[in-house]
Amino acid sequence: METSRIALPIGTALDRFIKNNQDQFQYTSGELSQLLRDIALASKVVNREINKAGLIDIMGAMGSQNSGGEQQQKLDVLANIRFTRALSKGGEVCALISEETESYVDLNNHGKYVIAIDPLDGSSNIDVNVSIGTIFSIYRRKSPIGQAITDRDILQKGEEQVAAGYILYGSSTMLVYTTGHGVNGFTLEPSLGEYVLSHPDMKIPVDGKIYSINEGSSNSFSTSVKAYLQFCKDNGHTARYIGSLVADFHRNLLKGGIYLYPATAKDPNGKLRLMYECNALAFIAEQAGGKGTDGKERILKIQPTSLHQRTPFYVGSANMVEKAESC
Ligand code: AHM
Ligand code: MG
Repeated sequence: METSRIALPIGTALDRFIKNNQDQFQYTSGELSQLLRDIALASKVVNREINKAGLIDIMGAMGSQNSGGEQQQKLDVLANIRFTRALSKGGEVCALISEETESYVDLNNHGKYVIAIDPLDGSSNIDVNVSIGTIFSIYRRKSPIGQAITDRDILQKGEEQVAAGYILYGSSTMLVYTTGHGVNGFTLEPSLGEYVLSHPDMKIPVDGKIYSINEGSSNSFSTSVKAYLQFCKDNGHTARYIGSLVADFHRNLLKGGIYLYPATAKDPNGKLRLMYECNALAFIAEQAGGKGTDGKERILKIQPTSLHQRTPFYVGSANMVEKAESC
């Protein structure tokens, strides 16, 4: 049961914020709160490694491939290790789905939660000092605690997320997350090593002028995507594309805009992964008043059938996503 929520001021430390939110629910065990703390802690370690890239030998390719057959970067692998370690220690997580591993990692049969994570998204930007991110989704397991994990625990729809968030390693490092009661953003204060509330109750503008898409693939876009892009150009929109999903999404969340990754000849189902890239961002977008779809239906309604499933992705300001869909 939820009691009335007290708004905390800017500058509140993440730990206090999490504790305050937990106190507003009766019968909570605090495990979700602990998970969020574990993610925050791992992200600080990853942030430290990222900031050292260029000084020590952690840039460049690892020489191995991830679940999608893409080149793994050293920092991809390192971030995966950091998050897996942090999430396996507390015992709250029964299974971990990661972009970096082919099948899910079975952690603890007594854990209540399933996590899907892209430990370091935007790999192609690592070597060139451009913003990258971490994306995570948290689900409650469905099978009884203590039993073996089943597909029902793993392949849950996005609408079943109990929390989701991202960390943006940018000009400052930010953690943005939701537990289904709005979206809050925290900035890492580097000298204190603490995340502090900097963006309370984030709302995405209903309309915007920014469209973010890799137009290099436009020859193979559908006529409807081409029509929407023409609409953007005819209506004085502006193009911004970093090629780093978290960074593009975050900018559009603050300023109003749409991010599009449609089907292309190379990726007929789109490039992005439903379970650890799109679901979390669609949940955050909706919680902030925006939308996330695959062009036809809500991302959060899609029933996953495999761990690394891809989907076309349109996310951002409600009016812009609706306009793109109507094309
Ligand atoms: P990654 O998981 O291998 O890093 O790929 C995901 C990234 C997103 O961050 C970004 O939005 C997209 O791929 C860019 O793809 P493209 O280079 O085709 O525009
Ligand atoms: Mg990724």
